[in-house]
Amino acid sequence: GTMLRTRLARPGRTLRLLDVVPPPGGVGVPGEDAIVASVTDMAAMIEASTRADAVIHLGGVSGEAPWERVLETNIQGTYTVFEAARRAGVPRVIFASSNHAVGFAPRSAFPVPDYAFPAPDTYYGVSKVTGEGLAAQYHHRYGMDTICLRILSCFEHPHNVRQLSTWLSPDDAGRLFEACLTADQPGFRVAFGASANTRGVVSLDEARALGYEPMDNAEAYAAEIIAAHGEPDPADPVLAYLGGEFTQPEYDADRLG
Ligand code: 15L
Repeated sequence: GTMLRTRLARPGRTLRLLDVVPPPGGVGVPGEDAIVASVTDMAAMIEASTRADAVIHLGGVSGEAPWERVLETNIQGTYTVFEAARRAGVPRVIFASSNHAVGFAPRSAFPVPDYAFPAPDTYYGVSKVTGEGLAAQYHHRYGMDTICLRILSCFEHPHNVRQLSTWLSPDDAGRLFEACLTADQPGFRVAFGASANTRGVVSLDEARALGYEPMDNAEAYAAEIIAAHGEPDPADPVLAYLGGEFTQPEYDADRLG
């Protein structure tokens, strides 16, 4: 959200930010409203959604967590976002899904196709599949435009060998969300969110069909990453599946605590 804040700013557009804490840099920035509330609070979400043209839902736990926490924040929170948007009459919701909805897609399936059947690698991944199900329902039942972005690794820079394949640069993230905001009558879509990485592991066809034109490529960091971490090892279990470390036995809610 912080990365998108500057990249989605446009003359004449108001960004209404919502988080459980005040935004970094504070409130009162021209072109912004800021609301401190939880995505699990239906009344606050309806009020926040009122008169919005679109909702971008990025709120939740961003990695594995105990089931109860995933259920409350990610699953109940995502239901609340969609339902509040419906009650407030918002025509479009863009949901930050994740590659972890299909984290157990094996290397033999690379590049993973758009709309690949769910293969969540964690409870977190299950929450993203649930969000995609809600997006489908709110489109088919209520006619809302709903776009699910199966985001890969959105960081300032790639940090490891896997991210040479999975990086989504902040600027490309801005371009992708802007495409989702402005695509004409998109209906229900599920697209991957990654930069134009030479070592890419997912289809970008559906994202491009929405109007996304990626400009960045993690390969610009390859020499630096390989010098620090070594050449990618095809036998490395972290590289066996799309979800990387999330698929590994030690990345487990019970062990993570
Ligand atoms: C995600 O969905 C996480 O939110 C993020 O922290 C990264 O771990 C990313 O996936 C990834 O797969 O690199």
